[in-house]
Amino acid sequence: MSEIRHNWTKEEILTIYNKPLMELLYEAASIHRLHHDPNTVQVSTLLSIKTGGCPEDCGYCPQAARYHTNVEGNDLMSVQQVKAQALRAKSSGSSRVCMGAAWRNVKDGEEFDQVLEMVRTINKLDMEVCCTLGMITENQAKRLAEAGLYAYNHNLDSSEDYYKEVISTRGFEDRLQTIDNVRKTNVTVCSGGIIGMGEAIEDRAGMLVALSTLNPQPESVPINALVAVEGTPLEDQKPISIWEMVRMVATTRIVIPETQVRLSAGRTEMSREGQALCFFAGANSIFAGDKLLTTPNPDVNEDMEMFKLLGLNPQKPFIKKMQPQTVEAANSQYQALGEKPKWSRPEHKIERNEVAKVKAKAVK
Ligand code: SAM
Ligand code: DTB
Ligand code: SF4
Repeated sequence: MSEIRHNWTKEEILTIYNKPLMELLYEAASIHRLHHDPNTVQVSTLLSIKTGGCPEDCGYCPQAARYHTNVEGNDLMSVQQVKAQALRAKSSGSSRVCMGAAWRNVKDGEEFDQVLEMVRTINKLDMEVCCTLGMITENQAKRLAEAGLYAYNHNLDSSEDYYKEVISTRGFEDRLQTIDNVRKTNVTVCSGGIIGMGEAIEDRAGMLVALSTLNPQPESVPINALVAVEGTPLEDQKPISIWEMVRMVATTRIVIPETQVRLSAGRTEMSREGQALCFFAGANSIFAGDKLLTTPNPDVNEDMEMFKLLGLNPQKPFIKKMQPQTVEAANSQYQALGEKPKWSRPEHKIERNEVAKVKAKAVK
């Protein structure tokens, strides 16, 4: 196994990003094989459970109320609607459902209770459940954990410096605080960002410094290519080239070796050859389904054809290693219930949300 480092510098990361391409690919692919099965790719489905009308000013986002985009706002979905969509996602090969809400932060009350019920419902379908609901407190993170949440997505989005050019309504520090709140539970952390917002390569490296120096490092890192949406301040950004995506994926794989690197928004603009290079460079997760949250994504049948062509297999749910701190949080939940700690590293594979199951038993 290659060493996990939490002290990467911007200069070191820039040197990696700028290597001759063949060297970069060889290094990233070699590290990928030490930590992951190179023929397995996680397939997740996004579900926008509450769309549009968001009070924030994220310059890339079609769901911000202040920009005039074509997004039609919707109230929070019902649990039944979510269950039906999750079942569809499962039958088309997804092992994870990620529910997104256009909220600045979570407010305690009826709507949050409804989200907790959605988490419980998807958990019962033997799928990993992820949420991205904006900022959350430690207490809200604990309640999500108890409901059986597997992952929480909260992106850093860019470097600390460039972040200020794109978002003014909440700071980089607030994002780190939410990630910290999630880390106090057994929920895994999913955090990444966007490239193609006009940032310099130094900012991409800066974002990877911020992500790789988190201890533990996130269990998943989505790399999104900006989808430039009409009506948003970033509507005129030129699309990035595939080479930038390949370099970003490879560099992420090298500095955060155990994580699932997700080839996220922007795949409709990428050829199969381009995506194959990204998988070779260490991407091992995608969003499937013809819609991301509000923007288009490749058709799931086309993706499955691509998997067949490349000999890739969809990853089964609950098989990835947890970071040590997450294992500790899970075991302390067991102990609080008077049960023996069950999880250890590195050989333990995550079973389905055991803690939620034990809790349910304890309540009976
Ligand atoms: N409101 C919550 C938040 O901001 O944390 C959750 C939903 S938000 C849409 C989740 C992530 O989607 C953002 O952090 C951003 O990285 C990504 N995203 C949003 N719009 C995008 C776009 N136009 N292109 C690429 N990624 C985008
Ligand atoms: C992430 O990093 N990308 C996903 C997910 N996490 C929530 C969202 C992409 C959204 C792209 C724009 C849209 O469809 O609205
Ligand atoms: Fe709101 Fe999230 Fe969009 Fe920002 S990215 S405007 S917080 S939905």
